[in-house]
Amino acid sequence: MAEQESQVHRHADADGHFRRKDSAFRSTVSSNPDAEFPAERDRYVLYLNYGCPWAHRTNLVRSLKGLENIIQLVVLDPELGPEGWFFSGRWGSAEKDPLYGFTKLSQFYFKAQPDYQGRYTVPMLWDKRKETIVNNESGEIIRMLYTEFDHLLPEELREANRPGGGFYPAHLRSEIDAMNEWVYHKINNGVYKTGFATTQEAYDANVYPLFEALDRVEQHLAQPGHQPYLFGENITEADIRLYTTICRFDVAYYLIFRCNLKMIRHDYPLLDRWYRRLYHDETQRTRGGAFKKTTFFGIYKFNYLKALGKRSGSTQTIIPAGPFPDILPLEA
Ligand SMILES: N[C@@H](CCC(=O)N[C@@H](CS)C(=O)NCC(=O)O)C(=O)O
Repeated sequence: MAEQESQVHRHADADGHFRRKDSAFRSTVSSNPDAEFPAERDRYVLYLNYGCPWAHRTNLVRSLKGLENIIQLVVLDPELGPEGWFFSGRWGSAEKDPLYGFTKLSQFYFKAQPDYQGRYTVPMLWDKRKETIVNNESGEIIRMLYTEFDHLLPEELREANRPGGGFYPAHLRSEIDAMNEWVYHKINNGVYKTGFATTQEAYDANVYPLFEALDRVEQHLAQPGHQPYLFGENITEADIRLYTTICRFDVAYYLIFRCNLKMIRHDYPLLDRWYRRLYHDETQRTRGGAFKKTTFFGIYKFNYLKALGKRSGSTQTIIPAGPFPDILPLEA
């Protein structure tokens, strides 16, 4: 058990740098009824926990797209156990898996592939019909959710009918892809490379580029055509992918991951305004508050404290009181 525990909780390589591994299951759900994984109502289950920012992308898009009655959601505990993610009944988690009565996520990975050797990550999209994992890469899952279930949705929620052409519109694709690239390396994953660094050199190598990239987002928002959302009048994938890191920043990454050169609320006025606008939006634009409903500040403090504590051997989880409030009101 001790050996297994150290493997599951070992995040950094021997040189002190954290390197994220590629996801193993990369199939696609398709609107084509003859596809290997055709989009059908009540066939797919999204497994995730509320702490993980990659999983958060998929939960957010499920809500934004109105897919709650089409794709089932099953929530795991936000603490990484000795054998990976598990069911517990706390923090919004199911007590056990509703399909097979499994107690941990790894059981799905072995059911799908008995000789599986990678990590047991969330999010994970499960096919109830074929009893296998379709995909465990959030960036790919969200793109399936934008379009492939559209024939099951009312007209106004279909991608082609959304204002501005949807979350990943053809005319903005190259710009969104370009932004995703540096936001991923420097910000989404940059906070992990900073927080999970186990040497001063690895920490220093990542913390400065992270804040340079946040400065770059602030400059981006100051340019014409980049307000109120990153690419103008409509929410796009670029907003979705940046949001799930920014909502964890002041409450968790700043203190727990030592990303503390600046705070979003005090040092990035345009970015903070963009963030507050998304979080507090409870109109039809966000299907009645998809950002707020999928954001859990208390869990972020808990899960990152636990993640760092396990690695360092500390069992201490005094949850920091601040910052207060978790997010500023819309009109701050
Ligand atoms: N590339 C994956 C990354 C997912 C990922 O790293 N998830 C973390 C939680 S934030 C995880 O499940 N970690 C468990 C582990 O590595 O053992 C994606 O974007 O979907």
